Formats: sequence, structure tokens, C-alpha cells
Amino acid sequence: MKRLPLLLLLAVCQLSAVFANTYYVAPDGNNNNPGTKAEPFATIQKAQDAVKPGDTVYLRGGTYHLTEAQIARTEKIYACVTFLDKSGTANQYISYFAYPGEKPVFEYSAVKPEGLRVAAFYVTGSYIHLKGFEITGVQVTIKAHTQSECFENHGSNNIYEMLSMHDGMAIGFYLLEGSNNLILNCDAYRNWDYFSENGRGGNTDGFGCHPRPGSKNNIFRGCRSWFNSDDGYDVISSGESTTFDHCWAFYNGYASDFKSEGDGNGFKGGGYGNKRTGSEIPDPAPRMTIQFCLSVHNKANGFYSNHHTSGSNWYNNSAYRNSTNFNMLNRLKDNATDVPGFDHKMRNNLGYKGNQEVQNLDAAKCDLANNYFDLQLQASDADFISLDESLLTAPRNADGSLPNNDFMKLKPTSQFIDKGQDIGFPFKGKAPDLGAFESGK
Ligand SMILES: *[C@@H]1O[C@H](CO)[C@@H](O)[C@H](O)[C@H]1NC(C)=O
Ligand SMILES: *[C@@H]1O[C@H](CO)[C@@H](O)[C@H](O)[C@H]1NC(C)=O
Ligand SMILES: CC(=O)N[C@H]1CO[C@H](CO)[C@@H](O)[C@@H]1O
Repeated sequence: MKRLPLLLLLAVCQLSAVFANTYYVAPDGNNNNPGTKAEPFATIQKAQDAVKPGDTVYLRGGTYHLTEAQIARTEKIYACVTFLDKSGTANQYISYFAYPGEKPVFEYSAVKPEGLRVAAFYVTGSYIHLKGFEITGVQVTIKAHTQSECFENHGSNNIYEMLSMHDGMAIGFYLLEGSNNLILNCDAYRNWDYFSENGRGGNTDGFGCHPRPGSKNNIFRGCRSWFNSDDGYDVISSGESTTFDHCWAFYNGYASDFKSEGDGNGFKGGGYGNKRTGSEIPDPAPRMTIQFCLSVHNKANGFYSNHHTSGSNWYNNSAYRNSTNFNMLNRLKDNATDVPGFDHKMRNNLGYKGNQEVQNLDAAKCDLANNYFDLQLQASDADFISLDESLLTAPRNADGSLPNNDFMKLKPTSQFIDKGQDIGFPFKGKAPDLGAFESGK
């Protein structure tokens, strides 16, 4: 007797799976088409009109040259070329995927709306999964303080996966609101706004996450950020915590010929900029978590607390050749006085060849253990299997995960093997190793 409803439920589930539709978008498509494989749409915007929760839109390979006529709508100061406001559900995401084995590239150099910021994708919907395509050439047209973005997120429970945002003037990924979003295995590189504010590129981060209070639990995992004119990852002005897990930052603050541009921090872990009064700053300020991350030869700091008004969690990170590898500078909320970092929890971090290794850390006011600096261990080339930086831009694995190579991996004879503290992640040998990569022993 009890079984019947379950069977019924299964049947209904299967039916709805059968009725999930697949649509196609192609560079030579037409929005008067039905969106089938043989007769695809021209734009994702048109595909959104057709979809319902559970549907998949496949993006065929090739280059899509976007035009100003395709701007879907203007939202405040943004020209939103594609405006995704249709939501899926927890069990039925709406998916916009690269067609298997193909490489769709969305190219925006002709989209230069006067007096407006450009958002290639402005996403207010939730339960949307975007996967496997490239955004390039996004423009900035405003001379004063401004920015454009490849993706601006306002929805929740979205997945941004295997997206590549490059060679534009815009921030790669940018979040102001929305919870439980996952930014997975994405790359942002060679983005530089050379037009506004005298071309310093001081706003063009690879990834920016600045959640308003209530926008919780956003996670960046497996991402890479390099040669962006400002920072690799920036969480200034955060009302909530953000987690960075297994992300890499290198060469930020530089053009690809190493000409100096904007700030150039690998991970800018907080702060509130010019906001001064207590009420403008959340109390307590959220703690960020930055773990298993790698930061190499950024112009300024590898890992930076950026005048944050609370401590953060820094676990198992590796820094190499930054101006300062770990700069833990904090600020007192009440009188905006900069002070050496307090309340940081740091475990198993490793640094090598910074101009400075660790700055602005008030060790007595932090919870420190098993970091190279408190263990008083000085790294040398002999600790690492490879320091060949060309490995940083190696191609990703087929599933989108970070390339698995020897960069900054420890030699079996390294002094850092088994020097870590068990903080609940799996490890090999007697104890965890220092840094972002566990060795085989
Ligand atoms: C700021 O506040 C701290 C602690 O309350 C105090 O020690 C310090 O002197 C103050 N600094 C200034 C510039 O007022
Ligand atoms: C350091 O990172 C590796 C993964 O790359 C992990 O296996 C190891 O346990 C980490 N150390 C700690 C203390 O978590
Ligand atoms: C040893 C080394 O290469 N240090 C570099 C760290 O990064 C700064 C800023 O980019 C460079 O000036 C240093 O040469």
C-alpha cells in the first residue's frame, strides 16, 4: 500500500525528465528559428524566452560577435547584453552549456554604449548553471571612475563553471548579492581597463565578491586569475564571508609585458576602503576563508588582509615571489587606525622569495600554528620539485579541474613535509605538509 505513491512519484519524475527540453544557440543561428539543433537560435537571450526549469540550452562552437542592438536591457547604469532573469529550481536547474566538445566564444568589442557600463551577462535569476564558454573583449566607455563586467551576479544557487573571461577591459566575475553561488574552475586573465581614470586599470579584478549583508556562502573553487590590471580576487566591502578554495592568482597588477598597472594583490581579503564610520562597516566584520590557494609574483601582496576590521582564516596556502607574500594588515573599526593583523587564524602556510615574507602581523593577537614563519623555516629551491612558472597556465584537465603538475610541489626530502597541523582535511604521511599541495609522503 505504502509503495504506490512512491512509484507514482517516480513516474511523474520520469515524465518531467522526458519533457525537459533541449535548445540550441549557434553563431549562424536565427532568432526566428525554433531553436532545434538543425535550426538554432542566434542568442542566449532568445533561448531564455523558451526555457523552463530543467531545460538545457547548448551553445554551439565558434565566435559570437555581439552587437549593441542585442543589448537586452538597461539596468541602472548597466547595459546588460544578456539578462538572465528566469530561474530554475533546486531540482531543475536551467543550464546554458557549451555543446560537448565545442568552444563557444562571446566577443564584445563592438558593444560600446555611450555613458553606460557593460555587463556581458547580468544574472538576477537563481538555479542557473553556466558552463564551458569564453567571454572576451568587453569594453569600458566611461572616462570617470567606472567598471564593466563579464558576469554580474544577483541571484542565488547559481553555478558558474569552466568559464574563461579574458582580454577585455572588464572584471571577470562580480557579485554584489545572492547566496550559495559556486564559481568553479573559471579563468580570468589579461583584463585591463586602459580607458577610465587615466588607464591605471584600478578596478579590473579577475574576480570580485562583495556580498551585501544576507548574501551568504559564496564559494570560489579551482579558479585562476592572472595578468588582471587590479587584483586577482577582491572581497573589499563584504557584508558576509566568502570562501576561496584551491584558487590560483599570479601576475596581477601587471600587463602581460609586466608594465605596472593597478593594485596587484593576489587575494585581497577584505577591508572597507574609505568607509569610515562604524555603521558603514558590519560589526563584527565577516571572516573570510582562504585555503589551499597559490599566489605567485603579484605586484603587491600575495595574501592581503587589506585593512579588514576582523581577522580571517588562512589555511594551507603557498605564496611565492610576491612583493609581500603574507600582509595581514588590519584596521580598528572605531577610529579607522591601521594596526598589525589581529584575530587571524593561520595554519600550514608556506612562502618563498617574497621581497618581504610576512608583514603587519601581531602574532600575540592571532591564532598561529605550523606556518613556515612561526616554525622559523626558510625555504630554498631544494624544497620544490619545480618552480617553473609556465606550469601555472598549463591547460586544465578535461573535467575543468586545475592542471596537476609539479609547480611548488614539495620534494620528498623537503623540510616542509609533515610539518603541518591536522585541520581536518585528508593528508598523507604522519601529518599534513605545509602549503597548498600535499606531497605523496
Ligand atoms: C584608536 O583606538 C585604539 C583602541 O581603542 C587606541 O589605542 C588608539 O590610540 C586610537 N588611535 C587614534 C589615532 O585615535
Ligand atoms: C594542505 O593541502 C593538502 C592538499 O593539497 C592537504 O592534503 C593537506 O592536508 C593540507 N594540510 C592541512 C593541514 O589541511
Ligand atoms: C624574488 C622575486 O622575484 N621577487 C619579486 C616579487 O614580486 C615583486 C613584485 O612583483 C618583484 O618586484 C620581485 O622581483
